[in-house]
Amino acid sequence: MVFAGPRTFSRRRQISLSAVPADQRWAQLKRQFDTIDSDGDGFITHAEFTEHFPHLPAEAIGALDGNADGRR
Ligand SMILES: [Ca+2]
Repeated sequence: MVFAGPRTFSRRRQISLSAVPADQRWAQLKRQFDTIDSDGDGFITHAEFTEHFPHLPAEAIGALDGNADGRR
């Protein structure tokens, strides 16, 4: 199959997410967030984000700031 439609994607995602318990996924996400949040203030600034992902285009980084406060 060349095209992966929504149903196929959803099924793959469910399999992937259910393979790891929710508490472990949450802990992994928290560790990743804390790695990027270098000053530990609970927010990821543009500078912190670009330090970890220097090759992302500005448009991609800007799209993450939903309320345009400069933090993620
Ligand atoms: Ca921070």
